[in-house]
Amino acid sequence: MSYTKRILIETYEKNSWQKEFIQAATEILTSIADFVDNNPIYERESVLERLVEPERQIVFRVPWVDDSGKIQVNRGYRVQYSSVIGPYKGGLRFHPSVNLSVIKFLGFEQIFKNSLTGQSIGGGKGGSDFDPKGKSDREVMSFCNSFMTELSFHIGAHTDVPAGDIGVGAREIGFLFGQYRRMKRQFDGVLTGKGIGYGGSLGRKEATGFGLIYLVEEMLKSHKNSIADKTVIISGSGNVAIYATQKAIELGAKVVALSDSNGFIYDRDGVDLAVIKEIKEVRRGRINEYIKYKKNAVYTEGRGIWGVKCDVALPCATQNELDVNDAKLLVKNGVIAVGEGANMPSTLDATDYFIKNKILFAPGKAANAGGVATSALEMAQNASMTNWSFDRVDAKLKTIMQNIYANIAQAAIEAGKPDNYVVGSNIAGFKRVADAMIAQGI
Ligand code: NDP
Ligand code: 2IT
Repeated sequence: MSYTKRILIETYEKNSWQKEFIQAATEILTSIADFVDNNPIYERESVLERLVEPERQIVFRVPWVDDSGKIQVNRGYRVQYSSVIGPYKGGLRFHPSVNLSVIKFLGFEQIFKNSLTGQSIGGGKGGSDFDPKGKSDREVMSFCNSFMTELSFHIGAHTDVPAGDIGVGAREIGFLFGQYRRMKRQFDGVLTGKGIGYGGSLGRKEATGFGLIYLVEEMLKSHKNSIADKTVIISGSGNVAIYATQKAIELGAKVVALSDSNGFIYDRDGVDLAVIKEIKEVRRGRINEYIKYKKNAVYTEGRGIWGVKCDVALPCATQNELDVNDAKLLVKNGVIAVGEGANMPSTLDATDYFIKNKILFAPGKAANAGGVATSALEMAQNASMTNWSFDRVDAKLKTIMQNIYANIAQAAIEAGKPDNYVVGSNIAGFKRVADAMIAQGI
């Protein structure tokens, strides 16, 4: 039995209930199998055994008081996966679906994603099953203060630097940062995605969505194509989806559909981003409100967005939101490129289907790396007590995404699988981390 297969089986046995983590481990280990088997040093050094096991997993109680005065209890997590190429770095997710499996899959992905950026950032992820939806600002603050009271003992500007993810945006980062500062009596760049007035970086808010479009454009360009004049559909309507929409429109595409967990809108004229921002960023409303503003738009309840005909599809909501039937529908309707703004939005079968059908497929760990890459730029600004202009940050982001594309495309060619960016990303991400592990010993 091959080394990778043996480690995968051991990983299944040890973590049998963790289906999202097992899915992420299966995708990565399967796609690097030939590379690992051709380089026996990785087996000699037990690199895979070490890599699949997080360096540290922290699970904690988060008690907080709701507006009626009642004490509520949630569960908090921080998985510090790998610090071999830099301090642990990765977001915090607040969503009722959060459990250890979800945080481990995200942390595992983050190791390879952060490696692809070329920066000095290790892999980590955290969060809670707390649901900010429908909560007052006061309740969110009560929760964030309690969450950070415990988390503050485990993080630090050179140890572990969390950021946002689903359910964690500027408001939550503000409350979390305030509590860290009070607990430690230190003003540190310990979180990224901070407000611009207190250490945040211009361009971080836009970075994941913009970076996704930069990478997709690079992929299209290398196939003598471009996103200009293309019809695009984007799932979700949160941070990543909104700024992917903005940059796609700027580059001349028409974005005709967006969604949230209740349903999706279709606007044949192209969505009006100012309306979306008003509903989602200002009022924290639902996507169905869009049809009140735009009479030509249609709202459909449910997860049918992948049935909308398009040239480019960008899943930007959550894991496993696009299955093999959705993939078949997209291919039947003529999709040419798929770029994952979310983490692991496509199931393993859906990914295989895209690749077999020669669809240009940019996997999340490459395509959405612009967010964390710009977080590292925020860390650099904090460390040097400087603030860069929006244009400077954006230009660096664009270069980073172009380099990521060049590297994953090259790794795919070297693996004998040109245009397979899943294989390219996983090998390129793995190699840097694995070689650093060997160099540093145990
Ligand atoms: P937000 O919380 O801003 O938005 C999330 C969006 O996805 C919302 O529209 C939400 O709808 C929808 N969504 C969330 N959970 C589900 C679900 N279970 N089913 C259907 N829809 C769902 O998060 P982000 O935009 O920051 O994150 C989106 C994705 O991008 C995630 O996978 C995240 O891990 C990934 N990502 C984020 C980065 C960042 O910098 N923020 C960086 C790299 C990746 P609703 O409001 O109805 O819940
Ligand atoms: O999944 C991700 O890369 C993020 N949520 C961003 C992490 C970060 O540290 O900016």
